[in-house]
Amino acid sequence: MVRRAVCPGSFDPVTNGHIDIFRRAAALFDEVVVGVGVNKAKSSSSSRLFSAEERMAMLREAVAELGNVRVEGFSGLVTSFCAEIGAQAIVKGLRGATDYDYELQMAQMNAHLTGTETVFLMTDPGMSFVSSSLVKEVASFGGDVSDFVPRHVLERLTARLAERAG
Ligand code: COD
Repeated sequence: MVRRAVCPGSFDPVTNGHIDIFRRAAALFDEVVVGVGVNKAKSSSSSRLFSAEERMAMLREAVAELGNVRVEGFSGLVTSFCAEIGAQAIVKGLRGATDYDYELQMAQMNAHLTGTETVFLMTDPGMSFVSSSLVKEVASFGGDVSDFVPRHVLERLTARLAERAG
């Protein structure tokens, strides 16, 4: 049986913290599907800096060297997406206590819904303070975020923020 996992998120944009989790998940599972949610509940899609297509394009470039990782969009429940593609597990990164509280609830709800297990990988210590939101905020005020996103993401982020500012 193929062991397949989903790494779900909004990835607006993908950071090196996310990529570290994809790489480590790829070493544990036969196949990893990065699932880009297009209907995130905790904020409206209008608050996103990048469209789903743009986020997926940046992700595809970021995982190009990982042979068993692919990127797909999904709408609806992550558990329905797992069932659709035959994934047995969800893989998430944990940065700290705040992530834990939120992720515990989601993991338990997802297990209740379909029995899908969630596997947590502890963040790389150098990435524990990195989030897409903070990267966007720091970059929007001219701060250097080059340690936290791949070069192609930095270029698109800089261009998008300049468009928005102009
Ligand atoms: N280091 C390690 N891991 C990290 C880092 C970092 N620096 N930053 C983020 N992560 C991990 C976290 O595990 C996070 O869960 C994941 O990467 C994705 O991060 P984001 O910020 O892009 O994604 P979120 O938190 O906005 O994504 C939320 C989901 C889309 C996963 C969630 O809303 C969802 O599952 N939605 C589908 C609808 C659904 O099923 N809802 C019911 C859930 S019970």
